[in-house]
Amino acid sequence: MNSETTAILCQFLGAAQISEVRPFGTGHINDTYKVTSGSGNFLLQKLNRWAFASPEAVMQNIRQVGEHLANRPYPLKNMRPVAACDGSLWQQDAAGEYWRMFPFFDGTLTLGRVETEDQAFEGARAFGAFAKALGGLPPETLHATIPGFHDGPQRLAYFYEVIKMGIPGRLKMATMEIETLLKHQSLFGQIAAAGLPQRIMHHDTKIGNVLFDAKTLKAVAIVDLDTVMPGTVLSDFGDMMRTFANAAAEDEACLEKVALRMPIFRALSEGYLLEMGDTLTPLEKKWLPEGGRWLSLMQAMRFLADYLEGDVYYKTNYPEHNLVRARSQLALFESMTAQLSGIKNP
Ligand code: GN1
Ligand code: MG
Repeated sequence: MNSETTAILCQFLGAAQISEVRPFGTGHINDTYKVTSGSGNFLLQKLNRWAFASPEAVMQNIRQVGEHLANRPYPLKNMRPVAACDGSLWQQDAAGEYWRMFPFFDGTLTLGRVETEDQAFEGARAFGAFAKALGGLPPETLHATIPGFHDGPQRLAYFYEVIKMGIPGRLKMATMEIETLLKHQSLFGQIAAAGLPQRIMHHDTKIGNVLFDAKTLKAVAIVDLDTVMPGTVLSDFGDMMRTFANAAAEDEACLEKVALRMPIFRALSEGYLLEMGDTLTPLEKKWLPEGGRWLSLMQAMRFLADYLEGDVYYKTNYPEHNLVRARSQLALFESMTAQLSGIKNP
């Protein structure tokens, strides 16, 4: 435990006995710790202010989502922040950083990757149940915690800026990837023009954001609510295709291992549609399979832009990490293109 977390924990837990504080999870953005204390187990998190310019907006959204879900027949546990001793949902430390705390649900586990169709079905069903329960909350009630987060044309315009101003040595290293990305850029305009309705979406539907019951392996809760905001169904469905159905890790360097796993794709589609099937319009259903290509291409563009700018956004483990991630996402995009041609509905 360092002095940074000691002071903050005191603001949340008062005089409770703290037994252990250890880093937790694999997020690329926030810093997360698991806290074991005399008052129970918690997740303590420092919000990344580079990614989230308005921590207040993030916490207002999370509070509203929690209140809404508490008043509905929602089949999962509701991940609501724990109030600090002064009653507020976040605390600032001496450096001005924002911290918040959530309960830690004992007897749960997270999956590092999807191994089976059952896991894909159950994870997707949970994200579907979450979106369905939020259906009654008008999208405009929530803030855009990262403006333009999944706005393809806006991100593409920014990418053009980055290829003008990026680090020269890195621009050279990434010539082929930049070219591949630009070859497919029209997808961003096509999806923006599709006229899909706005809904409240999670926007980070990786399997690690579903808590599973350690015994039954049924989904218990949806976590990581920082990007819950208005968007289209393609964001959540597409990110499940990108993350659940990839045969390899997001940053797999051996591109032959990267591929869309069709059985996992089918299982996640079934799980999601079991909850959301009655709610989605025919237009949304028609576009669903394109979500995977869209999100993979957008994620490739985000990783590549970050590489070219000098790794300012994503945490990296080695200097070429963002470039390797971008290449891997482009390989996934190609695999999806090859395997999905002809598929209209999942
Ligand atoms: C980031 O930090 P994490 O893993 O929850 C990112 C997502 C990306 C993901 C890529 C706020 O999420 O959009 O899909 O990395 N979150 C933000 O793994 O940018
Ligand atoms: Mg996240």
